[in-house]
Amino acid sequence: MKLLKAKIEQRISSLCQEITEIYAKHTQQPIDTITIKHVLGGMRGMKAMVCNTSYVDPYDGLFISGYSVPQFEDKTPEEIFFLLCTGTFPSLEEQEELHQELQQRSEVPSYIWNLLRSMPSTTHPMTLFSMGILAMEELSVFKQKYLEGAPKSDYWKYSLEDALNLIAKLPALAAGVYKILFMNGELANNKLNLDLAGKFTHLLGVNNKDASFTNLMRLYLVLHCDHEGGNVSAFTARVVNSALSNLYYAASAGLNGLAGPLHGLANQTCLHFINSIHEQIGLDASLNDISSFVQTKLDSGQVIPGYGHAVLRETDPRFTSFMKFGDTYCSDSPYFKTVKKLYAVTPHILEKFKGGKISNPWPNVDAISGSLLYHYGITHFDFYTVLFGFSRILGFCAQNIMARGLNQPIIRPKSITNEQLKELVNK
Ligand code: CMX
Repeated sequence: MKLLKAKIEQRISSLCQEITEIYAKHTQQPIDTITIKHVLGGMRGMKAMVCNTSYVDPYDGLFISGYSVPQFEDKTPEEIFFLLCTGTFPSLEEQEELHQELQQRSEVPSYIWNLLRSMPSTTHPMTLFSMGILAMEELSVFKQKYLEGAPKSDYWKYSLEDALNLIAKLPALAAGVYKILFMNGELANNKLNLDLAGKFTHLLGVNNKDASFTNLMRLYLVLHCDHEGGNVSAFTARVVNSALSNLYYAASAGLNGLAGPLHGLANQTCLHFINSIHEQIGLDASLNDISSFVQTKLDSGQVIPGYGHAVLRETDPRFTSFMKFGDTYCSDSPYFKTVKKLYAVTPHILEKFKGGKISNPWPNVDAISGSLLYHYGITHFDFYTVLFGFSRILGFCAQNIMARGLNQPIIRPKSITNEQLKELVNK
């Protein structure tokens, strides 16, 4: 992977130079004021780290190296991984090199399948996916080179090795989890010369003759790839990796955070929500019926899945991107139609709820993604977060390669006690 490595090296060198200059002159420059609200409020909104792979603007959403969602939504996951790592889109030659690298590294060791098959059939797909990645940890090149005493300046090269080995195996691992839990468990030929999305749909064996399904998977893997540094999954992966735990440990840990209902699992919860609407009101529920349904849920203390966000303050551009796809390919789907009806009524209800306490009444990506997957026959909702995780690992990998390249230190914020808080406020 000569070309990719050279581009990453260039980027690391230029970012290092910038950081060194800033650090030399401005170490004591304040960036933010840490208040009690930050400390008691999950540190939300507090600027406390640097992440160069992507940035989330509250109104315009995700940017990768300055490119907004409409500017990269037609790319492939491979191109996006290249962009996350290098800050530039790959040339055709660079794409081909990356494709060949991934193709050569795609075989999942057979003991992983034995491990996953030994688990109870009621195990959540995210558990199997995360376990499969954790159990491949023995393949870590980083771990081996660290033990051999590799110099710090080379760490990022071994993180890159681990990243490519891991990403290459994700189509087979994700499809294998689906087949073991929901189908006959037989795995298809993983050797076909296909891109990540094409290989995944081929191995999944659901609707794989329909090219628009592979296009949906391509879009899905692109849109969920990264969301700057502070979200639960990316931050977890980053903290774990900062102890020089290798990428397999870090990715598995990040996925375990993604599996929470306030984060990635919301896409699964959204489909349950839509199903309840269909069961309790019917497929042709009116806007009034849906409004009452949403209001009742809120009044009973439940959250409306897929709405709200810790950073965004507008409709998530990833939602809009999926909406365009849905309008083109899934306009007859009752699930997609209900998503649209929810979008028509929910923000107005959330805006007024609890005196406007909800910071963002608009939908995030999870409000729509599952309805499109359902349309294409992936009807096991529990599986949806695995696909989110598959994509998000691209971001974990890029962030961790950069962290090692920039020689970022172990992450270790300081905590304080209630006693110390009281002393502070009583001063
Ligand atoms: N439905 C009902 N109440 C909501 C809400 C929603 N969709 N979104 C926020 N609120 C509530 C919060 O629970 C909070 O109430 P309390 O003060 O009583 O605890 C209040 O509004 C203020 O919260 P906030 O500042 O607007 O939002 P947070 O930063 O605390 O939380 C998030 C953000 C995403 C956890 C929250 O909006 C939520 O729970 N949304 C639904 C779940 C979801 O879609 N998660 C996926 C997010 C995207 C992702 O990470 O994948």
